[in-house]
Amino acid sequence: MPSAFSKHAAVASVLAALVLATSPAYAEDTTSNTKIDQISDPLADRVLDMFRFEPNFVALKTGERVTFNNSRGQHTVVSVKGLIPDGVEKISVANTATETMTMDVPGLYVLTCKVHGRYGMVMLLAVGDPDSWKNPPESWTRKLSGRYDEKLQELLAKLDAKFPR
Ligand SMILES: [Cu+2]
Repeated sequence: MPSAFSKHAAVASVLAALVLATSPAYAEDTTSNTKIDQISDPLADRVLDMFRFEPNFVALKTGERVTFNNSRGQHTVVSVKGLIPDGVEKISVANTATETMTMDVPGLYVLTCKVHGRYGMVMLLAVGDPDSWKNPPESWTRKLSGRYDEKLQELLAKLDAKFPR
């Protein structure tokens, strides 16, 4: 049956493509990819840490990647308006076990969870060299409040420790 043969051939070519795609020469990717987990931990010592990104401060070179894990159930990843570089599309991740993004625009990104931001579930991504940042903290006009702000101040202290000004 010719049709059975051609179907077999089609399957074989798909398999060959898969093998090519997953062979080390093709799969190798030297671009750094930092994994960030979203954690619910009611036993944490501080309310501020019961819902958190881990790690919650990440410094990357421009063009490196981050992978967010566990944007399921109640956790989401959303950028805070006014606290990401101008012109960058809003970040919004939900309903997915894992989401990888390439950070091509240098600057500071404040990210939160729609549900748990008010408990202090906030993180800071610093992309690129401080000289290249599109939105250094001194340019921020947006203010946060409550536990949002409490966590953000901790993150800015980490930023200052990493990039003394
Ligand atoms: Cu959450």
